[in-house]
Amino acid sequence: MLNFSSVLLVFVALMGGVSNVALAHGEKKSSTAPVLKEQTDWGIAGDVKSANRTVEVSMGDDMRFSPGRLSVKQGETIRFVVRNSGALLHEFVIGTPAENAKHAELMLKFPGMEHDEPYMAHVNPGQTGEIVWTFNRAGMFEFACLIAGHFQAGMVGTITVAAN
Ligand SMILES: [Cu+2]
Repeated sequence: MLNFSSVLLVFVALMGGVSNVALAHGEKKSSTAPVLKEQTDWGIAGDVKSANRTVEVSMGDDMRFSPGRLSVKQGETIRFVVRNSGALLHEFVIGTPAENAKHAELMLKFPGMEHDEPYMAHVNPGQTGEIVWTFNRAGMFEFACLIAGHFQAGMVGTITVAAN
């Protein structure tokens, strides 16, 4: 199966260097494994029971998120309820600006690529998706739709995590 991790590995190998980061990526869960709580630069998967609040985000075929920016305190666990009000598939992917840009480029090259991680929700038209995420690192992060062409059309929002 062609998933993000294997495509990333192949991609990095083709580019002439398999970094430790890519190897770590390739060792990740299979699709049947429970959610892996792996620390990322932008936080870690959270438990719904310990969510401090729920944030509703809508996304549409205008390639915009609403709201387009969020402020969070370091240590907060947010339950995101993401509604797709459009007629196209959209997704909500949390990451650093660099990570999302890299991932979006891969999605352009491999538009049918399957990808699924605890920091992303793929939402069909008219549906809602959920993510529970703990922002345990301060900084400027993004939520983005990485479907080919959407990120490039500006389907990106910002998350500011204020240090404690
Ligand atoms: Cu989209």
